[in-house]
Amino acid sequence: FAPVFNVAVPFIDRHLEEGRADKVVIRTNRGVEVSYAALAENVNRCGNALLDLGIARGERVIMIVKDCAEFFYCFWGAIKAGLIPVPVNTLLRAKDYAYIIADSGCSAVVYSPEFAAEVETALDQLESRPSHCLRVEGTGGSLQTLIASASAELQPAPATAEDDCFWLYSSGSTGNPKGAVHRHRDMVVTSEFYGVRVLGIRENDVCFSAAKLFFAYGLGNGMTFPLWVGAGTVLYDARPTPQTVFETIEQFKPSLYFGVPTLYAAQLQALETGSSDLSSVRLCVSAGEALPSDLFKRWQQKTGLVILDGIGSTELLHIFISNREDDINPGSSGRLVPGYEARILDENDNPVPQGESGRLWIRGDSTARCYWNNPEKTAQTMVDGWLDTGDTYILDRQGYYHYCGRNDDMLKVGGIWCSPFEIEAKLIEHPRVLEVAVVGRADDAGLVKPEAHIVLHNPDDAGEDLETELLAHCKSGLAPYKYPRWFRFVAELPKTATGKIQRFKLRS
Ligand code: 3SK
Repeated sequence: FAPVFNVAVPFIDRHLEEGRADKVVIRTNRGVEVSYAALAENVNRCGNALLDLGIARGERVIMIVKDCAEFFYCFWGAIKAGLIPVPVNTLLRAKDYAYIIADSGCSAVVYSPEFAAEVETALDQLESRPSHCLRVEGTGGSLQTLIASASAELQPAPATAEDDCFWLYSSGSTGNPKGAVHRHRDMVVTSEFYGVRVLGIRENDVCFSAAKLFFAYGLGNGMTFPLWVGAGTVLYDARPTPQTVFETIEQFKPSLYFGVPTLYAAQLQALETGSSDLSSVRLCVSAGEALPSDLFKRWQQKTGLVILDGIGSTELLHIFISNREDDINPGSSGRLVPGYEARILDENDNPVPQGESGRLWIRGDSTARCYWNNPEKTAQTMVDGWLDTGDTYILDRQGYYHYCGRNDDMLKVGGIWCSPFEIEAKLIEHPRVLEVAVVGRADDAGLVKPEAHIVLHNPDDAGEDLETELLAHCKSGLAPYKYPRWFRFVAELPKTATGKIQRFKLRS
C-alpha cells in the first residue's frame, strides 16, 4: 500500500484512468443505470454534501439504506471525504436503531424512506439526536437534493491503509451489537484474496447478490468485488423471493449469483413447478449458514450449476474458508482462502489433533481493528492478529473444514445472526408465558430456525390460538426474521442443579 492511501481512489477513481468512464457499473430494478464516470462524480458530490453539513473527519455516518445507487454514493463519498460510513441492517426495529445510533456517537443518520417509521421512532427515543437526520429521497433536504447541488470536485482525504475506514455492526448472543471497525486496506484484501483468487472475478462479470449491501457478505458481493475489477453489479431494492430473484437473473443476466441456503432451498422448491433461465450464471455462491450437501446436489441436478459454499464473518469482512469451482467438497466449508491462517483450539487453547473439533481462530489482513467502545470484547475476540470466530470446526485429513456449530447459542437464520435470548426476552413479556427457552432446529431442508419451548402460567391455555397470538407478539417487536417457526408447550424446562437451562437437551 502507498504511504498515503484513500481506498476510494482504487475502487472508484481508478476506473476513469483505466478507460471505463462510460461503462455501466450499476443497474437497478428501478431502471437506474450508472456509469463509472457518473459513479465517481456522484461520490464526489455526496462527499462534499456531507462535508458541507459540517461533518468532520473521522465522524460517523449511519446508513440505513436499501440497495440503490445512493448506497454507493454515500458509502464511498464518506470514505473519500475522510468520514466513516456505517451501513446498518435495514430489517431492524426502532430499539435496535436507537442503540446503534447512540453507541456510534454518529453525526448523521441517512435512511431510505421505506425505513422511516422505525428510524424516526428510534430518533424520538434518543436523549440527544445526531446533528443530521436525512432521508435518501424526497423533497426538502434529502440526500439526493444535497448531492445534486454539491460540488463535483473532491480531493481524497489523506489516509493510510491502516486508518479506520468504515464500520459494520455485528450481533452478539447476549448484549448489544458491536461496531467492528474496518480499515482502508480491508476491502482490498477481501476483493483480491476471495474475489479474484477464489471466484476468479473479472471485468466482464456482472454480480447479483440477493444478500443486501448492509451485510458484510452483500457488501463484497454486490459492491467491492465488482468495483475492484471494473465489473458490473445489479441491485434489487426489496426483499428477495424466489420469483423476484429468478426475474432479476432473467432480466439482467448476471454471471455471478450470491445467495444464502434458505433462499436456494426456496428457489429449488419454486423450480419444482416452474422454470427459469439461469444460463447467464457461471457460478453460484452461498454463505451466511452452512449449505447442506443435499441442497448443493439438488441445485446442481436441477440447474447444472455448482454452488461455492464458504464461511465468512463481519469481523473478517468476507469469506475466509471456501470451496473452489474445481475443488468442491459438498457439505464442507471448503479450504482456507489464500491470505488467511487457521487454528483449531481446545478449551485450553491448545491445537486439537487433525480430525477433532475445536474452536476456530483465523488470522488475516482484513480483520477489524477492534470493536468500537468495547475494549473487553475486543481483547477476548481479537488476540495478536487472530480472531476467535465463535464457531466449532473440524479440519479433515484432506484439508477441508467442516462446520460443527456455534460455541455460543447464536443462530444463523436465513444467513442473519439471531440471538435466542432476544426472542426469549420478547416472549417472556407475554402475560401467559412463565418460562421460555429458544433453540435452533433444522427444518426439512436441514436449515436452522428458532424453536420456542414454553412453560405457561396455565397449561390449559396451550393451543393454536395462543400460538397465533405469540407469533403476532414476536413479530410486533422483533426484526422480521427473528420469530419462532415452532412453539412447543412443555410442563417444565430441563435445568442443571444450579438452574441453568440445558439447551442441548432441548436441541436433541
Ligand atoms: O456469514 C457469513 O458466512 C459471512 C460471509 C461473508 C461475509 C460476512 C459473513 C458474515
